[in-house]
Amino acid sequence: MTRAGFVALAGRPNVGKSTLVNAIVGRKVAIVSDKPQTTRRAIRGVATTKDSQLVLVDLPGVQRPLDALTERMQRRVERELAESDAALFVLNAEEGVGPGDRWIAEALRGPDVPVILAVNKTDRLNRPEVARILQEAADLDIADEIFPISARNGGGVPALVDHLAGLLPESPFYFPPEERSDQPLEVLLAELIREQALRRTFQEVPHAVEVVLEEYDDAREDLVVIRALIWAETESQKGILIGKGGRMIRTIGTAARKELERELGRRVHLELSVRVRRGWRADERALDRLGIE
Ligand SMILES: Nc1nc2c(ncn2[C@@H]2O[C@H](COP(=O)(O)OP(=O)(O)OP(=O)(O)O)[C@@H](O)[C@H]2O)c(=O)[nH]1
Ligand SMILES: [Mg+2]
Repeated sequence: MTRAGFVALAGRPNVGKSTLVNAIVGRKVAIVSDKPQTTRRAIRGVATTKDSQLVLVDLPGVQRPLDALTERMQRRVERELAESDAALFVLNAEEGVGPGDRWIAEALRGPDVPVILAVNKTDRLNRPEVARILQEAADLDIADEIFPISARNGGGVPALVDHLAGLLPESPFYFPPEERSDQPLEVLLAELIREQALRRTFQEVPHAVEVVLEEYDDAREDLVVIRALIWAETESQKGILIGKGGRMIRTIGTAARKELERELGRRVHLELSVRVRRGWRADERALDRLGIE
């Protein structure tokens, strides 16, 4: 009999949840950035071995809801946690345990699921510093097991994965073994473009950016034509995204095209344009259409 089940990731924004999901799945299913609140949708990353299937539910970082977008993200986190076989609570070793982490720990006492703690970014610390943060993590008194890891270089990740796989109930697989994510291709491609926009923008702009695929044409054998729209909330953000003489949008486009070509294994012709959608983050209908639920 095989084992299979769902492990939901909880943690403050920017602690490295998506990086960890990608590391375990073995390819990029979730985009990553140095800006908080990168992940907006719950994404399932699937890691299958001969006898087990670990489905990791990457979730938005837990935070105080500010608008309809972050409120939805928060509700989704609570729903997913309650429905999982285990919760993987990720801490940022570099920052230590803070009030936000304590708040999450309290929330995790609610649902009846085992909690595993991963202390991430240990590559940034020396041994005594790691020992100190592991003690702080233990003092939260929430987890059955604590693993020091580096999602970036893979340190400690295999031991964590073995432990998680051992927690899964006996069950047939939920996904075909070769599947790595539940995300529709158009969403993944739009996200890869958003990742490049996030890398190059600051302050409010990354939070205001959303990317929507308008055309995906693979009729030609040697070339995929993709047209995408970058949303911004104000004219000034639009100006930043386009840049002087269109320099910024060209830079984003070139970098995004390379990512799309890597993902699709084919040449890509990418056309990007920027449009102002005032207040989309507060617009429930827009969020529905974006599939953020
Ligand atoms: N040094 C170091 N950096 C890491 C590690 N894991 C993630 N990071 C960096 O931390 C930043 C945030 O990573 P993400 O994976 O996007 O974090 P997240 O928890 O998914 O963030 P949200 O989606 O906003 O909740 C990125 O710049 C990553 O490259 C790690 O093990 N070591
Ligand atoms: Mg994320």
